[in-house]
Amino acid sequence: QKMHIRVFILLIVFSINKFSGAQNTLVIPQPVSMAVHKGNFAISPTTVLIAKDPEDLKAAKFLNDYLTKIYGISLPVSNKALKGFIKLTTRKFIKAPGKDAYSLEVNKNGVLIEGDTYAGTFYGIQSLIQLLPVNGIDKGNKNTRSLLVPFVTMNDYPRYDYRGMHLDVARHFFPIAFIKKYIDYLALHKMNFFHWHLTDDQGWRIEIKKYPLLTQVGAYRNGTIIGRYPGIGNDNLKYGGFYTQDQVKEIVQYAADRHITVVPEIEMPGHASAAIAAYPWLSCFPSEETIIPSYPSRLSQSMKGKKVQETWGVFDDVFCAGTDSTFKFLQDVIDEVLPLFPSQYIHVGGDECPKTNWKRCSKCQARMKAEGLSNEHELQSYFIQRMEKYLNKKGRTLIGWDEILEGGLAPNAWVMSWRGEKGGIEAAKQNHNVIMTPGEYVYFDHSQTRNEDSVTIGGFTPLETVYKYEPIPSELNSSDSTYVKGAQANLWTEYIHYPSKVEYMIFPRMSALSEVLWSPKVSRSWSSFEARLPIQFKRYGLWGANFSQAFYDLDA
Ligand code: TNX
Repeated sequence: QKMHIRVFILLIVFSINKFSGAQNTLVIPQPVSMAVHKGNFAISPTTVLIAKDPEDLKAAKFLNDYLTKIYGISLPVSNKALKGFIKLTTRKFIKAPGKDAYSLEVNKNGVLIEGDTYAGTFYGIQSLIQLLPVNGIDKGNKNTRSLLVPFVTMNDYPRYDYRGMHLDVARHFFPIAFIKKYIDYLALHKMNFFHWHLTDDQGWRIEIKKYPLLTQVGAYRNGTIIGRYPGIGNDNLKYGGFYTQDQVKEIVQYAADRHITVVPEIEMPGHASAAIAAYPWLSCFPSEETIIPSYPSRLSQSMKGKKVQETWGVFDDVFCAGTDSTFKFLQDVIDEVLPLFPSQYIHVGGDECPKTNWKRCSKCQARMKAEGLSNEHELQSYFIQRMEKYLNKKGRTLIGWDEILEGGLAPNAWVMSWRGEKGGIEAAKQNHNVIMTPGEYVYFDHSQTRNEDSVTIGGFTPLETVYKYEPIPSELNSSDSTYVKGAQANLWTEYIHYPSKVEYMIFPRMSALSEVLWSPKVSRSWSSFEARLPIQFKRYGLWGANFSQAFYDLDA
């Protein structure tokens, strides 16, 4: 039944294409408006790429790099056009329909992209890329090679301001070259925030000059693979890696050139084992060994003392909330982090912090008494609020996972709602900005099929579920819903060891998410998306990216 519907839709799409003479009009994410006209413009090696403004020149370079890598042609960049051209201009629209709007016109003279902002112009380039052929690329003489682009008139702008992807580089480490590739994938999907999860129990991945042991000790663990139990699943190899501050700067610039903001996450007060392994005094109990509460009998010899964790889970040994030296340390870390990341938003984690150690720590109890706090949740809230004050003083905004609601929200904090939408709804009602990342819709570490070949974590979140996600919960009235700034997919990497598996987990779900975040709600249609998917799979192929075909298994 479903198969028939798909064939039918494909036939319609195919005949529309034939009728218009177009090569490819199947754009993801679906633009706000797009009219396809009869005819094609041929981009050839003599087509002139026209851009003047330095920012537009960066967008032109992105296009040229893409054309070179995928099609083997590179266009001359110039100021004046003789015959065909691709022209980029950014200028304030008289009446922009939305933030970062652009228009794209392809006709017999060439391609004209106009952005209301530099980002808008860059998004116009991404749409042009989507119109390029995915089939029958002439690999012959590069001087005769030409890429047919259908005549179109497009007017477009995003639905949400925050369109994000997260990557956990703590559970497994990914090299700089792949981080750049990941950022390119975001750019190609018109996404604009990269949430870089840099610290966790299993690794500290950012160089902090004042505390060299964070990376000398904290960036390495015993075992490539994170098992469920210590000593099981690891291979006794020293595993790890970290990014130097120079590399971080390089990544932040690379992202900025693609209109992507990098939001760093420095986890606190929980998920702190790697930092504690480096500096045991950050724990309430510096001389106690790392304890895995559920499986104490399975503690291997290698887990004695303070260790970078070899298993996944939630660990009791967290940053001590009772000593000022903890806060001094975290502020010193922030002092080195801020100059690297121009982002307005700094993520401090806040999730999954067991209160076990704070309950038996006399300094924590003394702090609670002195501050008039009645339970450990309020102590966590004190912790986050103290960090928020520090960040606000430096002109930045704190983001935390939804646990930061417990014990009282820090006054200016943004909330990332991951345990469903509840926390996000609550925060929006308290007039706090929210990024939706509910596990059941946008956790890309979940499996995409019930017959998954590889190990995954957390459940079953197929493509259609992602596509049907609506970031504005029905529980919010229209004024509270303005606090929902967008959504983000999270990719935790406990079971993701290699870049190819990252690609396998994000594709095609990220393409679905890009449409959730970009396209108007009214134009979102699963059957239309399904019909555009085979072309998207070909694009992944052109990019050399791995992807999951689980979507087809589900239908069979
Ligand atoms: C919960 S989501 C976590 C992560 C894990 C993830 C596994 C969140 C804020 N915390 O530390 O990697 O579950 O799915």
